[in-house]
Amino acid sequence: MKNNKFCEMIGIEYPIIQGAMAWIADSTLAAAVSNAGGLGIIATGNMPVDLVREEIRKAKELTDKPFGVNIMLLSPNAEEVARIVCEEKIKVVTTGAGSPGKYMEMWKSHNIKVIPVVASVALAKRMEKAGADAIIAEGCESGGHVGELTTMALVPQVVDAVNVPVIAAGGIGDKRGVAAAFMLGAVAIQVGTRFLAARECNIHENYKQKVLTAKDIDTVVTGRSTGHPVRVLRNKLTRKFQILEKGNAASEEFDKLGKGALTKAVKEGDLDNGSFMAGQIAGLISKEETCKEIIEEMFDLVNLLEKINKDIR
Ligand code: TUI
Repeated sequence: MKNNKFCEMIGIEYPIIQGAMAWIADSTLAAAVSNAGGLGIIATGNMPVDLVREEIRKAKELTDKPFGVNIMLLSPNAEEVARIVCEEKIKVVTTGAGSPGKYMEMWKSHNIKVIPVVASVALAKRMEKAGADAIIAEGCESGGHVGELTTMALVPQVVDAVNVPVIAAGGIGDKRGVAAAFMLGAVAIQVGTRFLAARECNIHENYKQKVLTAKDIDTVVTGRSTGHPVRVLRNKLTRKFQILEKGNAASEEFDKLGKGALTKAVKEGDLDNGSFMAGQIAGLISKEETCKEIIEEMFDLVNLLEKINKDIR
């Protein structure tokens, strides 16, 4: 997209980042998004470091377009992955679930564009001061680890608080969401949940079907009381979590129940015991498509913008 600050900064065609979904966003999905003109992201989550390097190298084979790597800061491997992205000459790093302050200097000295995900104005300001090139403002409509504010409330407040470009995330699932994000002052969007239904997304068929058949109210946030709030699709596991939370159970009990639950969902399609992370917009997503089809639909904005223009005159 000509004249788009974010596209220019990264060297991509469409101002869209694919959300970093742990155990899901692998080299196949990231390369498919990048080949379609967006910015694909390899999510490193809690991945072992050898696998991280392998996935990065696979993505380099699959695309010659820019792609990025996400570092989940709660991971015990975060420090090592932070060094690997430098060694592998990755161009863009996004971060989640914490403050990447201590790595900023190293990344900047390797000419990496650093784009932290934030859920508050305070962290956005801190990240700008520390040298972030852009900020992803993620509302609590998102799947996975979430903050408190909605996208609608968070994005314009972050836009007003920083001078770097702001990317909106959370609850964006089609071109209407894209238009709304731009109206809030974002220059780009990050999309996770819709890419769960991408043909190139290698999740278990049960996971994909759970997203495709989800209704508007089918996600819940578990773990608010333990300090690890995570939005997932309801199932037997979320009901067990809710019972533990009501009973103020010890954090070890949560850990026991949650251990391996994401891989149970992604790899085994275990409908009862898996943690099926997805955003509130899952209810809108009803068909499997290629990444190229998804991105082209989301930026087919001309008719929509004309209609908005007419409606407000
Ligand atoms: O990171 C995410 N979403 C995620 S990470 C993830 S893996 C995981 N699995 C199990 C339990 C926990 C995580 C699944 N989904 N989104 C980005 C995001 N970051 N949203 C909110 C934040 C955030 C929250 C607090 C960023 C910083 C922060 O505090 C930083 C500080 O030190 O002030």
